[in-house]
Amino acid sequence: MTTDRRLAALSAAFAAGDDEDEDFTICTPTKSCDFLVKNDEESIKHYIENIKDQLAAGEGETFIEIGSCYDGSIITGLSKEDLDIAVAKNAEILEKINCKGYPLTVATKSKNKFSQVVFIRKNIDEKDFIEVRVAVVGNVDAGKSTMLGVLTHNTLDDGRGKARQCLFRHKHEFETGRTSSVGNDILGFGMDGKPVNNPDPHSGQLDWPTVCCDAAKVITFIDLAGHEKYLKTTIFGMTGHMPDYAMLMVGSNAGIVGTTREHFSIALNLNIPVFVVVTKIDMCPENVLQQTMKMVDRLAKSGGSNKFPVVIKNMEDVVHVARNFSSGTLCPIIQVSNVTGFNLDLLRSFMNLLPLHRGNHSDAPAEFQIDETFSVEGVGTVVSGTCTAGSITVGDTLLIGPDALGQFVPVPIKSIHRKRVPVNSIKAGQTGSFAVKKFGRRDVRKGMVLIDPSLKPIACTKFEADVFILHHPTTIMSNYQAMIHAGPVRQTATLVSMDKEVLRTGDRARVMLSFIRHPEYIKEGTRIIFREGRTKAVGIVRKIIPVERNNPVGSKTAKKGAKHVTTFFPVKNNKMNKQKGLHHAKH
Ligand SMILES: Nc1nc2c(ncn2[C@@H]2O[C@H](COP(=O)(O)OP(=O)(O)OP(=O)(O)O)[C@@H](O)[C@H]2O)c(=O)[nH]1
Ligand SMILES: [Mg+2]
Repeated sequence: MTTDRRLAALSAAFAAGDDEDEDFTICTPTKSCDFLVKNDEESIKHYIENIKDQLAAGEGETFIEIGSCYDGSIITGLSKEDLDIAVAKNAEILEKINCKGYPLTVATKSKNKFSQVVFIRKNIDEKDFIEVRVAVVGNVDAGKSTMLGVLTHNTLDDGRGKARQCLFRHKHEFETGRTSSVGNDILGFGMDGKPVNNPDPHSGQLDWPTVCCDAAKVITFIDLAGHEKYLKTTIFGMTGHMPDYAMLMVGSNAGIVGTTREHFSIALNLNIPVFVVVTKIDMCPENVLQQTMKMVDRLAKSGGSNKFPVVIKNMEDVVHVARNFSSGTLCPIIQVSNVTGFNLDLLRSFMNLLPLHRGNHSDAPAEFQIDETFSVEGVGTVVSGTCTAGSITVGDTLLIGPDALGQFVPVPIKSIHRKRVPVNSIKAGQTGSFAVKKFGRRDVRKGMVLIDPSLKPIACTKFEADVFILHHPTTIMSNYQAMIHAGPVRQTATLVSMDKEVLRTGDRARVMLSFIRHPEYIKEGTRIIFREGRTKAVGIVRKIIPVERNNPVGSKTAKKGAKHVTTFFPVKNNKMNKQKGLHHAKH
């Protein structure tokens, strides 16, 4: 029990009356920093509670600093000898609570007083792993696909596009070297924090199930396109694939050009913390590199972002930024070369330590957002996406929808794949894919949800939102149409009304939007991007107007609808990715 909870329990007991002769012993631990050296039991008890709380918040990972008091609020440090004793005692404690600690950097606190940062990772069973999603953005040719090929396939680039071959999905991507779709690859770290990716030496293929089996933590990279003409797909990657972080790549020789600024601002508006990787430093003259670094610095501090840029140069910097990144105030920057491998070890260490603070509720009813649909030979229709709340287990029956009438229909979950590995369940924060046999390939689309029936989902065509116009060449009036991105939902909507006559760049307004094709499932509080040509706006959904024809599932109309389910979802542009087998499915 934490001190606060103890005090609350105590005051509640006093409030209940004086006549009960309860025997309370409250031991408030001291805040001394040598409790591990002295083996102070009371402090150690609180220390363990503290670690457990932090592990729960960090989804199985946290940092502590030895040489601090039990809750880390005071750090005076210890002598070298005492620090050794404390580190050994700490390892003993961690083993008892089924965790592993990695001593990282030692800091000097005062004369002859030192502290040591330890990264703690909870032991998890072989099939499980912590999952972090990183969207890779930046201008065309910045080296995004190359960087991922290098990181995930344990190789170096030749400066002429060798490493990016591992990432491409389409023929024209091989031909042009330009990413046009949302690509995926994974980098696994073992319990010891070392990368576990080991591609086949002959074919160069990476076996995802092996990586996931060997890994305690898996970074999923979402490789996005830098070219302006694929911006719609890139925005979808950032909204629909639920990245925890964005890695903004900047070619050192090119600087902040093309879509760089735009990608940065989209990530900021979606509240995705950004770190910047400056590539190609092997071929960049020093004065140009310095110029680029100045531009990156300015970008990080610019406009509404107000981030504090920190250039990562050594392991101390890595530990410092990883510990403080989730606070949202830092913008880490690292210079690398995919050709010489310069600083790639620091980047890998940073990835291994990347913290998670999603605040997911695994015990809430299940919600799953579909971001891709496949047709798999021998399996049928497969949907993949992210579990955003609760957990989903084989045997559950969920609702899938909304269809063209705004209805949700039951679907039994017969099997689940996580990173191409069959699993029994997935929980909030994890990606996965399901076979939805009874649905045809045209019945499902990106932006639909799988949801627990107890949530009684309601679809909407119209909704109110607060928007901020980032850019528009002239004025926006009622009836204006633009593409709305809200999570994996992507559909054109009409601006039906607004609380101002016209909207110009820099204006804020409450607007009513109406999807033009079919109802969607979106929630109040969801961040949206509103885009058409060079017009860009960001906003937050404030009020959902439920669809009128949202008949409850199981009602006569709903059943009728379910029967004709194949005629639902007349969705154009739903390009199915024909896959040869389920193991090729993205998630
Ligand atoms: N010399 C050198 N060349 C690099 C480095 N990183 C990438 N390149 C080269 O830069 C070119 C562009 O790299 P890509 O990985 O295709 O760039 P991208 O950012 O994915 O581009 P889009 O997908 O079109 O947005 C390729 O020819 C790479 O070989 C680097 O660190 N040094
Ligand atoms: Mg690319």
